[in-house]
Amino acid sequence: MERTLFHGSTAGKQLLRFPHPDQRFGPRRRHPCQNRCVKKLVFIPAWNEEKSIEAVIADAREHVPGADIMVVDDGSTDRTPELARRSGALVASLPFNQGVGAAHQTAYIFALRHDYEICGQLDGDGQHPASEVARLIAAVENGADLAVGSRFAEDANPGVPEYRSTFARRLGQRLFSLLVSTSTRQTFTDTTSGMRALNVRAMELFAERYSSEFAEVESLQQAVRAGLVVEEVPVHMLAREHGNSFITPLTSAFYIFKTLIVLLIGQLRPKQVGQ
Ligand SMILES: Nc1nc2c(ncn2[C@@H]2O[C@H](COP(=O)(O)OP(=O)(O)OP(=O)(O)O)[C@@H](O)[C@H]2O)c(=O)[nH]1
Ligand SMILES: [Mg+2]
Repeated sequence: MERTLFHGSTAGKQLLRFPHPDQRFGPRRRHPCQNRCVKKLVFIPAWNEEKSIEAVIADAREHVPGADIMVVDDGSTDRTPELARRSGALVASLPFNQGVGAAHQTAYIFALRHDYEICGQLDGDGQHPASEVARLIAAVENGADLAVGSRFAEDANPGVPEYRSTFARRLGQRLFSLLVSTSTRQTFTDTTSGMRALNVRAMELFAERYSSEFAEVESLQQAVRAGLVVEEVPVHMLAREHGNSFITPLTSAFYIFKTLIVLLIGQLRPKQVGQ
């Protein structure tokens, strides 16, 4: 039985067909990376990141050798796609801005279509050192379906100044951690982290359904409820150097409220795989 299913972003909705989850999630596939080269994609969601995109691409190339690098340009109105192309990255340009979830989902769909086995992702604003993403990819090679970089996990930043954010965002982070950890019965300390690595099982899940707005938080709940192995890895992240944060105290508060509703609804959805 096959079905076409999408909700959330419009990325590739009309094009993909996936088998039913019961057929998809067969026995766990591990990566036999000892004896052959695993096909890897590192992708960078970017919306108007012309000041940092070239450095981010160079960093990814240096620290994840052998991986293809793709920038998902989320309807940028600056020179982001042009600079990314000039740096030798693959560039997928969305026709208009759709939110970071659509950019992620575009990359998952692309990766599946082109037989990538592992996908690493880092932000285009320079906050995510590619050396840390390489550690997440290693976690997936060692058996995790989804590895998430946590800037708040205990041993994340030995000798490095603690990652700082606004009060409202810290409050939101705490709340999301509490809710996601309770709903999944697994401890998560950084539910909004966009620094991740995934294998095919996780990409298939998210290619089918992925929220454009609540991408990071909801996807953790979704992955655990689908029976995937989700691992948090302590990482070091940097403060944004260029460009504007799109997040204000008011939008944070509204986002927290909306995310609570989304998590509650997620909790009511039937589990895809018995755990
Ligand atoms: N906010 C936002 N970011 C997008 C969008 N589309 C792609 N992105 C990219 O997604 C990544 C994460 O967005 P950020 O705004 O940096 O989110 P954040 O890291 O949680 O917030 P900051 O700490 O303020 O930087 C960046 O590389 C953006 O360029 C979008 O529609 N909105
Ligand atoms: Mg950022």
